[in-house]
Parts: sequence; C-alpha cells; structure tokens
Amino acid sequence: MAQQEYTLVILKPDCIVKSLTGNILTRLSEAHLRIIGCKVVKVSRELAEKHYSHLVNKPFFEDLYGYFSGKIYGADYERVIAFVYKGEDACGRVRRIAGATNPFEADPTTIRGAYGRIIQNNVMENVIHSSDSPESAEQEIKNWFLPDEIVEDIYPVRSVVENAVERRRWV
Ligand code: IDP
Ligand code: MG
Repeated sequence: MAQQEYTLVILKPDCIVKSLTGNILTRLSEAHLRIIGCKVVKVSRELAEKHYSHLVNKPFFEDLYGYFSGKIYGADYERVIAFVYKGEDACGRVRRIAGATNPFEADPTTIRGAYGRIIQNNVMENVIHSSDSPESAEQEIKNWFLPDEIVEDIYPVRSVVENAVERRRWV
C-alpha cells in the first residue's frame, strides 16, 4: 500500500455562512481520501493562536481571528467544521484542490479561486484550511483532535488518569 498521509481540513466560518459545506466536501471527494475524524468546533482564542502560531505577531492577526472564529459573522456562525483526511499525498492533493492562499491569485477552478474573496481590512475569506505538509498536519491534528476522536490510532498515544477533571453530562 502506498505511503499514507494525514491532513487537517477546516471548513472556515465563511464556508458555513455561504452554505457551501456540501459543495466543498464534494470537491474534496475528488482527492480519493478517507475521513477518519470530523467535528464542529467553536474556535477559542487559545486554539486560534496555536493554529496560527506563525501569524500571531502579524498586524492582521486580530482581523484574522475575527474571521477564523466567525465572530465577524455573529453568534450563529461562530464555528468551523474540522476533518482529518487520510490517504496517499493527502496534504498535496487537498492543497491543490483548495488553491492559493489569496483568493484573487488562486486558480479560478480551485475552491479558493471559485468561492473566496477579500473583505474589509484585507481579510482573506478563503473558505478552507488544509495542512501544508505531513509535519504541520501532525501538529495541527494534535491541536484539534483528541486520540479518541479519530477512528484510527494515527500517532502514538499515552494513557493518563485525570481524577479531578469535571465533565458535563446530560441530566
Ligand atoms: P494557508 O491558509 O494557505 O496555509 P497561511 O500563510 O498559513 O496560508 O495563512 C493562514 C491564513 O491566514 C490564510 O488562509 C488567510 O486566511 C490568512 N492570511 C494569511 N496571510 C494573510 C495576509 O497577508 N492578510 C490577511 N490574511 C492573511
Ligand atoms: Mg498555512
């Protein structure tokens, strides 16, 4: 079997605002990868800073956070949908379908070229995140998913006992 890779894909709040989730998942199915994890996430400041640690010190980070957290669209859109995909050349395949970071520079047949735009404060609404390498993917997937939220053990795990942790349960 060919070398398997993993990639983190995030459908950003503009994807949800524009009701594009189905379209984007259909486009991604052209990559012939398998989904091994999926969840809807309300992005905290802490998670955004971890995920975009390479951009935290940029002047546009506050605007990027407003966009990525969905806060600029209102409470109904403060969410993203995160996926772990598995397969051969997973990072490259998804990045090619996603297109260049700047939607104005992206090939018009890519997701970002077709559906992205630049809004106020030069925020790039570009619909989708995908990991740029297997190394980034590992770090990103570990930031976003617990081992038990993925249906395969893709990285080494350890057992911990957390007695003092309070958890919410249905009444
Ligand atoms: P990528 O999403 O193609 O991997 P990165 O350079 O990792 O691109 O940037 C992460 C995200 O930050 C981009 O998708 C875009 O939404 C935003 N971003 C990156 N550079 C700029 C910029 O110069 N101005 C505004 N937003 C930016
Ligand atoms: Mg990136």
